[in-house]
Amino acid sequence: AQSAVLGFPRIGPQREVKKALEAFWAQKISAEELQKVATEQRLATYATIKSQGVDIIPTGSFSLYDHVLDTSNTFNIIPEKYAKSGLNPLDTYFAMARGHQRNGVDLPATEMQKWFDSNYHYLVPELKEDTEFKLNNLKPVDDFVEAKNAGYNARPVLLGPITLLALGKASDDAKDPNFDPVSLVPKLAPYYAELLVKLGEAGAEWVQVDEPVLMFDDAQKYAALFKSVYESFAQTAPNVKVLLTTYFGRLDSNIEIIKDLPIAGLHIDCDRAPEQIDQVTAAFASKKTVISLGLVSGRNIWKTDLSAALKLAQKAVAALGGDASRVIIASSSSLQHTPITIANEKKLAPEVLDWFSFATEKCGEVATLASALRDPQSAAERLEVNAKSIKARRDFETNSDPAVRERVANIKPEDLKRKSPFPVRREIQRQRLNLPLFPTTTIGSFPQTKEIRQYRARFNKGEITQEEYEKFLEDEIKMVVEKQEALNLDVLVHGEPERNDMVQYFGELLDGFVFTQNAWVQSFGSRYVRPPVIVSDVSRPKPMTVRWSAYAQSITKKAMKGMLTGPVTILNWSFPRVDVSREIQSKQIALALRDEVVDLEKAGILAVQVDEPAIREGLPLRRSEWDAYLKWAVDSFRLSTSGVSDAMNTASHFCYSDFNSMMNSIIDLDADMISIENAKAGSKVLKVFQSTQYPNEIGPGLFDIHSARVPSEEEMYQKLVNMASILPKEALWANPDCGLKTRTWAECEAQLKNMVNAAERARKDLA
Ligand code: THG
Ligand code: ZN
Repeated sequence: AQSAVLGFPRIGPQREVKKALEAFWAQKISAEELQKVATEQRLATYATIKSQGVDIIPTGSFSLYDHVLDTSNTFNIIPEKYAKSGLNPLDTYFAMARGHQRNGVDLPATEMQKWFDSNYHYLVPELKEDTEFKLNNLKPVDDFVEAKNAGYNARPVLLGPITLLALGKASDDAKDPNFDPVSLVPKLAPYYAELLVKLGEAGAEWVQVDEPVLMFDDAQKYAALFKSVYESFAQTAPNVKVLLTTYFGRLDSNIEIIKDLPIAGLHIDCDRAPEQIDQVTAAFASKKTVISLGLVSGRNIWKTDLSAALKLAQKAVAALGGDASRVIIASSSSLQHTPITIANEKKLAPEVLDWFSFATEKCGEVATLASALRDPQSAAERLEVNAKSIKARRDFETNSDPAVRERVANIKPEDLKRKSPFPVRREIQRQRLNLPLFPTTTIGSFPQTKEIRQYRARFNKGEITQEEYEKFLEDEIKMVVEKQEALNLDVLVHGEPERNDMVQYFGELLDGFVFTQNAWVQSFGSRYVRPPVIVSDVSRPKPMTVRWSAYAQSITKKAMKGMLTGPVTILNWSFPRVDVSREIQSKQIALALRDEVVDLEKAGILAVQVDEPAIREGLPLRRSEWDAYLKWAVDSFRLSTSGVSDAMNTASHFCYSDFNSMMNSIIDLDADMISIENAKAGSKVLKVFQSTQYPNEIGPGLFDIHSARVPSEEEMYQKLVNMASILPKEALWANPDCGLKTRTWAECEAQLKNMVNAAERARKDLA
């Protein structure tokens, strides 16, 4: 058995690539300097993977921004406005990634979407009937040759043609608005075949072709395409062995689509779906197909239980007639969703660090498993060390917090319900908050200025005292409150100057989480997050936000909205435990938040917003699992918001608004008010809320917070009037799409001024 990983983080151990990218965009370094850093990091990555004992090195999974965009670029899926912009290829690529405003060229970024059920965002390929494919560049070949010349046993990675187009969308200028990009697969496939030939000529024996679209229920509709595409590859590039790669789930009945394809290998995710090993080995036993077993998780940071994984591998080998050469031991997916190495963590207790395995250490696990499969003796020592770590972790797990577990076990149906139904609450709240038609509010954060970041950094370094830091934050909050009063907003916020990343912030204040110094995981482009790790039962040792919200309320007569991140989002944007279910972890967090909401009410706060931007991405890939997920996700939210009296206005917020598949659950949240992204959506999103008769209040965003652009009062007024023609006007709020932390004060004050004026005008005209 050989060992392989499917991809590796791109940032560099000291964030070299991120820094180089941002320096390049700021025009501080040249394209050549950027490429030099990228080359160094690619080669350093290959060296790291190999030094851990991995046999097969992935190439082409490195990206300056996003591998989906790379693939679009290679096959010339470049909308005309970018292709004809006159920019060089690198600038064109970054224009599609992040927009381009320079020297009279003004191009917006293309759309981003969440990559399957992860917190990684990819750039959505845009296609239309007459998209002309060609090999626009040979990045996959160049990357392979670079690694081969440096002496590595390289295996190129390509995102497969069916998944690439299934992730795409019809461009605005497609003739048929219902145009399905997948209909272009037959036109695209020959260019993939040509690329496979070129990779073969360059010396590639195997090519990893990712088709994670096979994890979806409806992949059956692509069955004929899979057959024709992969048969054409075998014909055109007979010397190149294709490893068809799936990850993030199970094949299930979709195995029928691929079991007779002329592929040399199949990779399956044995972390998310170990049970599929039997089905897959049975289906391929009588053939020569190599089965790549994704036994080491590409999605979490826990050490692999090597002895359990080895048993699965041995079972697979036995089912394949005892031929270990037909098995590859691999990571379940690309390791890009994990941080680079635990070696960069200096502050975690050694016994805690010993539970973890980041990308580099996962490479070592893959190599150990492969060598244990070849000769158990050769890995005996490493297996023994691993068994000790696994046992230490198990012992810790059983000693977790019994009080928290008991509280979760004793959740009663009435804990999930507000005291009265929404219409009753609504009357009480409207009177107490004294709100007009189209009340105005914001989503919580105000500009995170350089000054705020500097103070936080100085406080973290011990250069200023806690007192000085808190005084600074109070002054900042005072300024934010005064600005909102001057703008005449109705429901105010404190602005969140005390927070870095919201999930990190709450994780730091809750028991049961630990934090890293350098465990960066890519969110999009050069933007990374450091997800906290849930290591034990979660509880709230003391109030978390009450101090700031109470101070903010004390300096204004207007209603101050408390600001919390919801249980499902805290869970989804953390590395969860694997020894207890996501449901249990979500409910533990929910109970901690419930206590916080109750404490906010006790402190005189009249409204609270519990954000759930990640509720949609947490939706399982398979529909059969949706109901169970949505049940505990909704219950968790309700648990966190139902401990208060009818008078407390509980809001929620979603940054993404693709709710078609889960409107009933959005209704079931029973939030008094929700705010959603809407500024760029036309009437599409509103119509969904109209047709499902969304019963509570709603604030569809009036302006795009990602942009410095200031929409006029007239523009936002027209938006509000349009909103009021679709949804009951009494149910509408006026607010931006999302938080304002990435804006400057000048920008967001101008935007909010026009928004408030628009609401005042609509109030008069539509009263
Ligand atoms: N927090 C977390 N996940 C998220 C978001 C979030 N996923 C979705 C969305 N919001 C992603 N957006 C961003 C926006 C900005 C940054 C990261 C994700 C960002 N990161 C800093 C950087 O890369 O330099 C580092 C921030 C830090 O110091 O922690 O700017 O809000 N969890
Ligand atoms: Zn948002």
